[in-house]
Amino acid sequence: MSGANSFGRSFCVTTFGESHGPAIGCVIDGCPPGVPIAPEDFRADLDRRATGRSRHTSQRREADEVEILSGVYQGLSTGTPIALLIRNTDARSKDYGEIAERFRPGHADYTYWHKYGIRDPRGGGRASARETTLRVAAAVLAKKLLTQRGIRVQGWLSGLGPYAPARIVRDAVERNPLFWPDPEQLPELEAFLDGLRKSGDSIGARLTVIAEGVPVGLGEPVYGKLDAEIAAALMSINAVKAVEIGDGADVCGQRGSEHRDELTRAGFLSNHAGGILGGISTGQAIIAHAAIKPTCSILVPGRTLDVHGNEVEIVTKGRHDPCVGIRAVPIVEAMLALVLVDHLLRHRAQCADVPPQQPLVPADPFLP
Ligand code: EPS
Repeated sequence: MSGANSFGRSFCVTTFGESHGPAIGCVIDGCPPGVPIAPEDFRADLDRRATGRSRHTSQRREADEVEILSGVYQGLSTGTPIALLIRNTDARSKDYGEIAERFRPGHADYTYWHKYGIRDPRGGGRASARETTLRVAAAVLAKKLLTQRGIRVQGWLSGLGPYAPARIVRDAVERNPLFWPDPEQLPELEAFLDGLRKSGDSIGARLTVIAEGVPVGLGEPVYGKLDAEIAAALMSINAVKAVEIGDGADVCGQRGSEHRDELTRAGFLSNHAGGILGGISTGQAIIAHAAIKPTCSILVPGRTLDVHGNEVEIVTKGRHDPCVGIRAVPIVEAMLALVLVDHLLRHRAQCADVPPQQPLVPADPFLP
């Protein structure tokens, strides 16, 4: 069983490091041998997640160069633990001098201090979104394994403050810095974000992530249900306050006749379930959503306490995200990919000798 800084059982990722420490890193234990991997393979997804790539994110500029320390020989994974290291190159810790003894309201500062009696306040320390870099790096391997099996994971922003996409154009998502699926709304959204940034405030967001081509049968009822582990994976991302699978909270108002996904020889007629029934994948697209709170490191002054119990005012300087949800798109993809690879390996270990069932329902053509 993994520890609190490790994730997954068969494909187990352990991350370490703080935002302003010398480096961050991870160890991936359980990666099958023979997966081709080179330092440049991490570039695309790390750039999608990185700060400083548009005016709408934190302006910290990290190199995010991955060093492969172990587990790879002549460009192939060897089956031994893969250690990845990324050195922090652009930390500016003096921004945190003034708030080292103050708690940012809405931030993990308060709970880390109470729990551990000590905290690294620089850039949020271990609670910083910087930690998610290695989740994305580890998932580059996971995505390779999924691609080999015809599984594709894609995420996008499906809400930004008061805005929701008017339509979903999936090809448009990677062509704009907001990962927004309706290109016609971009000018309005960018104007909204510019105004927000000037006001020193921040905003929440909603993300959607789907996986297509997932075989029927992944998931381990009852405590290792696929939806339960996806929910835990997404909820472990900084600032996530809610996770939904399929229709999510909308099921509260639905009738059974409306919610059920009817089966025909041509396929399922709908996908309200989000591709999971009884904690096991159905073969339909897996659909999950995550709600991300607005960053609490903002320039708008607020009331708080210091470590001595004095009431003080706080303003957080530094290079923060007006909407941290934007950069979370590759992170939700990473967490879904990690869960799926872990379950593919676990399923193979337990059920390799189960005779394959004749597929009753053709591959799901459903695209949201
Ligand atoms: C973060 C605060 C900012 C972000 C950082 C996450 O860091 P700093 O205070 O050092 O400017 O830039 O994000 C990253 C560096 C990253 O790679 O994601 C926070 O408090 O979560």
